[in-house]
Amino acid sequence: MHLYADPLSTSCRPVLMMIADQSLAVEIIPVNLHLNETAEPDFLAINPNGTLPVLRDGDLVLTESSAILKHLALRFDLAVYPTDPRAQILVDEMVSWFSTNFWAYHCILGTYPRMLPALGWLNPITLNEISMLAAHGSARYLTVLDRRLAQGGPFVCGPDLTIADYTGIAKVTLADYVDFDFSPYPAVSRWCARMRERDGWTAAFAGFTGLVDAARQQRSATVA
Ligand SMILES: N[C@@H](CCC(=O)N[C@@H](CS)C(=O)NCC(=O)O)C(=O)O
Repeated sequence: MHLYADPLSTSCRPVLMMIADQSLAVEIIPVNLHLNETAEPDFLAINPNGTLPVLRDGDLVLTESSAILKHLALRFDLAVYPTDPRAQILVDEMVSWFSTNFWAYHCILGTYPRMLPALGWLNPITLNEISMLAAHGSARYLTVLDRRLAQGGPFVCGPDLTIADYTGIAKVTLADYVDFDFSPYPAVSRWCARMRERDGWTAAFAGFTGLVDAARQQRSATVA
């Protein structure tokens, strides 16, 4: 089984973290997003979307991180994706929750415009307006997540770690790149700390943490 991935991709980190955390026998094939390797014909022949991650399991090719997480969990018989229908649909719900409205506000609008060089053409007024919209959405959904974790944690779907935690942690912590203030959300902060202590964190997040540190240094050098 092969996973095409780049740890600097927010869609790859959940899968990379689960593979490391659960010691899964999956071979990682590095694909470099910054070198635009996903746009090369050989890669497009595997995934016409030109996106990562991609999982190849025999003749099965999966190009969505949520489907990859579910497939791996079922294939390796992991408790992180329950087979009981009611428990499973509740996990599916939270994977979708992180991947739809939350992702749009917190990641696409809130972080990427200030992170991705490809969006450098946005002018300061547009950036400011996008930031205001993002802040509104992040606050709305982080408030819901915080209450959920405080009342029913310690993990997103209750007492046990699930694929919703792997999906969510990458999306929530993407905003570390812009030094997002998580202090109004103490249960979310505790959950992030809990996920950072897991074995799979370093394997999946070391590259991204390096990017965050570099961005902080650049900001403090600009201010000084
Ligand atoms: N919904 C997809 C999103 C995949 C995606 O957008 N991946 C990004 C990296 S986070 C990518 O490969 N972008 C390359 C490009 O758009 O050219 C998933 O969750 O797997």
